[in-house]
Amino acid sequence: MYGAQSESELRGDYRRAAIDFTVDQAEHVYATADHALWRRLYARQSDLVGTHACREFREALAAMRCADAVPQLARINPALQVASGWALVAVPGFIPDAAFFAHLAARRFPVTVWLRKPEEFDYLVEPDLFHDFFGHVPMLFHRRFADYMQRFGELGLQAIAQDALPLVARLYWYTVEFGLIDGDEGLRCYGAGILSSGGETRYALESPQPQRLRYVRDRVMRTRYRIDAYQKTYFVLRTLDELLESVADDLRPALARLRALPEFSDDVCAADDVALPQPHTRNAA
Ligand code: HBI
Ligand code: FE
Repeated sequence: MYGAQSESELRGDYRRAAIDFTVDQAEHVYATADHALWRRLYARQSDLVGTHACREFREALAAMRCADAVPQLARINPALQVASGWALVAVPGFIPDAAFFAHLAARRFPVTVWLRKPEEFDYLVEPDLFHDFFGHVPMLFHRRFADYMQRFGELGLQAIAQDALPLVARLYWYTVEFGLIDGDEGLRCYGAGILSSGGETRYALESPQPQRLRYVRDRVMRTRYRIDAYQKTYFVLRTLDELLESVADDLRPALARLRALPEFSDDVCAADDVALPQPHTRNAA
């Protein structure tokens, strides 16, 4: 999540990390204030989940039963293993792209071990435990989405080899982090960056300001994004399977072709784009 940070800005403690950047969450002591902040963050976001999150997210979150205190990854891992064959691993924070993608390709999701401070209740730059766990983990219980995440890891490693990482980072950004889906329940969120953010969860579905375009893989991979403001463009799936299908083939030819094409800024609507109608602005965020 978020753009790569320079080493100096990173806030986690990387000294005890293993070669694959994992740490032992049991060694991280959470203060009473951390548990209280977790409960506040969870309460705010779960109030929105019923009306703003897709069914797969809602059902998994309910089963995770993680409202009362900072969750232990080891407690969730057995159920996640059964549901989708994935495991959560603790990391000190942002890790290098290659390490991140290698974990995803091995069906391991890196979860940041520290929680934000109370003054960061509404926003922080680097993903923390709440963003990673509340935002990302529910969808990993959905096997087809989890398959997409593994394929994404393989794609990321390939993109690094092809010097095409920005294309794949955009795909991750506009799906895994800020994706919307327009299924049988109407427009809903599945992206972790949206669902872990108080303001953006409402904005993404209710505001007439952003445009919402039908998901087209190659269009997404050419579209720049900003890491420090609400999105100006969201891409909308019809089904979650659409994601997996869009990365099923060998993408090396597509990456080579797309690298040579001009990029789109995050606020343009191109000739081939299909934009969804704006939500009525009864209570625009
Ligand atoms: N590290 N811990 C962590 N979490 C991420 O989401 C993450 C990362 N490193 C790199 C990275 N994401 C990017 O490569 C992707 O967002 C594309
Ligand atoms: Fe993220």
